[in-house]
Amino acid sequence: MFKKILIISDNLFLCQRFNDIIKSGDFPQQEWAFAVSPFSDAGTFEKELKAAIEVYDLRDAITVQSLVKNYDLIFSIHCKQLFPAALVQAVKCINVHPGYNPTNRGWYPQVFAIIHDLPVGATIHEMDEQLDHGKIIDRALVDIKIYDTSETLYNKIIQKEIELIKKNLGNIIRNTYVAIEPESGGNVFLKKDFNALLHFDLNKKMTGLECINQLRALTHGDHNNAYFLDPETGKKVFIKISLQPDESR
Ligand code: 0FX
Repeated sequence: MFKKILIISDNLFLCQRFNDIIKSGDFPQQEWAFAVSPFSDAGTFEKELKAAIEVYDLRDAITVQSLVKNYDLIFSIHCKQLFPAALVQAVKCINVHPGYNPTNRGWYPQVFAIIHDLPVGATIHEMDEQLDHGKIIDRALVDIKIYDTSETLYNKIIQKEIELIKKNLGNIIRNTYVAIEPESGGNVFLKKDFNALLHFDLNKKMTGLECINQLRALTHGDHNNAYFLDPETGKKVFIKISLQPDESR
């Protein structure tokens, strides 16, 4: 049974849902702490979670040593830092990943699922030194529609992650889960692969499907992702797509 548990995250919404699950569960012996990366504003997390929030820079060896000393279980819930080998080898570290391992390891899984026509979902897994790698505790797919954008698909994945946390948290805390090895190395997509998708070449020949897929994979709320260059000024013109299935029949 794990008792001293740290949740390290850069995603406030998921921290709030995780906190709801802790509060509605039966964990009388556990001490829980939340922390963020140096990239996040700890003050916002403190205000919303009504708890003290530490900022941990996992590139710092002294910080890592103190985590090893103080915690026996660490969750990474969309933490934007790589967990170093010294941490994952010394403490049980569990990642909640917005992709279906090993198919969509790495950055923005739903974007690459749309581009490469891959299934996508959510995974809870033990962490090792490799990115989104390690034994799988649980995973589930989400349904992808041809009119999903990155944003609508991402929202389904987040809901699936919350379902998986609810379903598995008790067994993780009691260390009674059964984990399986990923079937293969799968696919790993990185931030640079995402950046390579952003420039929409006006002279490139594409099918209608390829064109719609590239645009819907890059349509996500207010983010200015896809762009083409204005031939007159050379300035970027950002593009988003709106997809609406006909519900009238
Ligand atoms: O918290 P998170 O949803 O998760 C991301 C990665 O997807 C995940 O693989 C990694 N393990 C985690 C540490 O970081 O990140 P976010 O809130 O920055 O982005 C959420 C979505 O927003 C992303 O899936 C795609 C979209 N987005 C985000 C940025 C910053 C864009 O479309 N463009 C952007 O510039």
